[in-house]
Amino acid sequence: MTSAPTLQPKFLPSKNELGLVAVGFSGGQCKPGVDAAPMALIESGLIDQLKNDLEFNVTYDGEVHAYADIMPSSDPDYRNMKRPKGVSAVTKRLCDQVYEHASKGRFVLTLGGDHSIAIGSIAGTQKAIRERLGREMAVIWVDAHADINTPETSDSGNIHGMPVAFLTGLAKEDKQDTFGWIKDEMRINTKKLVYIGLRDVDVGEKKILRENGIRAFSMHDIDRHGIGKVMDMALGWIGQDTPIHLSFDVDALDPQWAPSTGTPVRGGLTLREGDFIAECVAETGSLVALDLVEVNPSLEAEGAAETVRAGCSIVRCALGDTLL
Ligand SMILES: [Mn+2]
Repeated sequence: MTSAPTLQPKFLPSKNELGLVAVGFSGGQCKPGVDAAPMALIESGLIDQLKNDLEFNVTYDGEVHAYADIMPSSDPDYRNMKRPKGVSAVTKRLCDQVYEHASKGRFVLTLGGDHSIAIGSIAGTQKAIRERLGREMAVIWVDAHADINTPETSDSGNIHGMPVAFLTGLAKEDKQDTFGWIKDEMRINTKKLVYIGLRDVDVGEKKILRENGIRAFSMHDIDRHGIGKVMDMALGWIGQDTPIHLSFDVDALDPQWAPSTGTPVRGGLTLREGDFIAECVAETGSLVALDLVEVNPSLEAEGAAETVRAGCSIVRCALGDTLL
């Protein structure tokens, strides 16, 4: 059923070297349980599939990181953000972990965790790509939500709704212990950011997307053009000569296929559309890193296993698995 990818990656020295970081962190939002996702994904056989079916050499420290040692004892709200120091500390550490893999030329797979962790994974990948190749990378953000609120535009104060604002520099903070550690070489360009699957975007976020000319394909675009055309347009916008980081929030899928997630929104991608996005990105040969986030196995008794299975499938597809 599965087979090793044959494609030679454009921006990695080897097609077999993969670094895995398992992030058991839920502090970017309020529902417990999303920290259990990495173990659920691994227990369902994901690492074995990467090794045996897709022939990756997996570098993994064997640990689902909870980062208890770096959590601040006191973490009051700041600029409307909940747990600002904790999320900052975790994403800073994750940035170093991802950089460690990416700077050695490994593909980096980060298993979350809530979507706030993408602050660390993308910052770490971008820093390494700038050093190794001297260029900016593109980010494809597959999600029901835009996650581009600034602390000031956010209603909830949950940082998993803000990672793109910090990564693009639309939100900045000088305090070192509150994302002040994010430097220019870690930031991404709004012109190289592409959204797919949006359907629950806040008013303030719509304004940010418009004012910055950010390329976004909503469910409306997918309904109008079909997912095939949307992927052509999304990848055409990025171009063939740009490394890609894919950040996949499982809530992009319709709750019918992925019910066990913190902020489900009806009217989403089918299971196949989700896999298809990952397959198309894999076919470019430009993918250098992948996040899979927001699987929360504790929210649904029945739907948890299905959501985990959908998550594993997306990871395999992004790493080159094909139907035939
Ligand atoms: Mn998200």
